[in-house]
Amino acid sequence: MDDRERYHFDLHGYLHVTGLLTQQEVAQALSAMEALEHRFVSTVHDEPKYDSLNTRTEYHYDAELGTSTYEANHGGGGPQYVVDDFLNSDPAFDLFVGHAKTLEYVRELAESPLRIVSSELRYRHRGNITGTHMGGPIDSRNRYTFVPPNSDGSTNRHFDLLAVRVLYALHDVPVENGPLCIVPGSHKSNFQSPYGKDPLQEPGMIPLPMAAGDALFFTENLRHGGYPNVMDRVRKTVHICYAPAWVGSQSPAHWGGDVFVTPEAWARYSEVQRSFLPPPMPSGARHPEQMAIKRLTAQVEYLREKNSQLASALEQQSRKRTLLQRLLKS
Ligand SMILES: O=C(O)CCC(=O)C(=O)O
Repeated sequence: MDDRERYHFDLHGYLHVTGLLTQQEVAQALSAMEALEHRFVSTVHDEPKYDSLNTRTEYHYDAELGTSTYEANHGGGGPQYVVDDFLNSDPAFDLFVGHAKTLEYVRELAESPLRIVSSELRYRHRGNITGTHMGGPIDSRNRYTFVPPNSDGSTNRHFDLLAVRVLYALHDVPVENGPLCIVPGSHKSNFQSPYGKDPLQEPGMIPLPMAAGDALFFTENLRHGGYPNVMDRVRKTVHICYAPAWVGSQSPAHWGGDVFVTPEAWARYSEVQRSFLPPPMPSGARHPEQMAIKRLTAQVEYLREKNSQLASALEQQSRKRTLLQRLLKS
């Protein structure tokens, strides 16, 4: 990152890097993404399915490819297919695991050792929008954090993000094709946006058109969404999220846990690539039933916690009432 890039990222919450991928990398990834498209779209509502841990998202799990796919429609009309853990599905995607040029940026934005905490393919059809989300005051996991220099002015790294999003364009994405859109500076806002989920209703929202091979780096704290795709061409992009190694998955498919890596994908990776991912789980642990059990266990834990909070609030109330009754009597 040079001084201009650093300044831009801090000020706006994102950075657009042109030509980060080579033409060969773009062609390789796009061809795999296109070859798998029909399979993802035609099976998305098939069994086996599971619900995400923290949202109501319903995933189809493809055991052979090691992917979890859901269909999203945020009110724009056309569908969007999001394929989680796509890195498993084709060796053509191995290039994204520890991509050297990408890491030059990510290393400055987050603490090493780094891990991939979510990987998605997004197919966005005509009419589709991605509802606007994030921005403003937010949980600490997604909060934008700047590292002030030491008293002598020295510094190792200027940023301390717990989620660095990287979005790669595999073909040109003009404004009409529904690029990522963002509200510059919203990562520092102290108020929630009052403009709802439709990107077109937010005055500060700007689309970020891209050329094939470009990458966008952004803090998850930035208010963002997907501009409407008004072209017949499906918008195809790759989304990877990097985080310090101790941060859990940032995807609803395995929120807070580990991303899925198949033994086949693991066998293909170099030692360096493996350092960005957890080792493969036994196949039973990846089964949707296991995911459903995990979700229910998390819910039970949540309800137990709520229950104990309510019980202590009740106890406090009852203590106050007893005190009041005593005071009234005396
Ligand atoms: O590209 C889009 O349409 C939205 C992407 C997004 O929300 C994300 O990468 O977090």
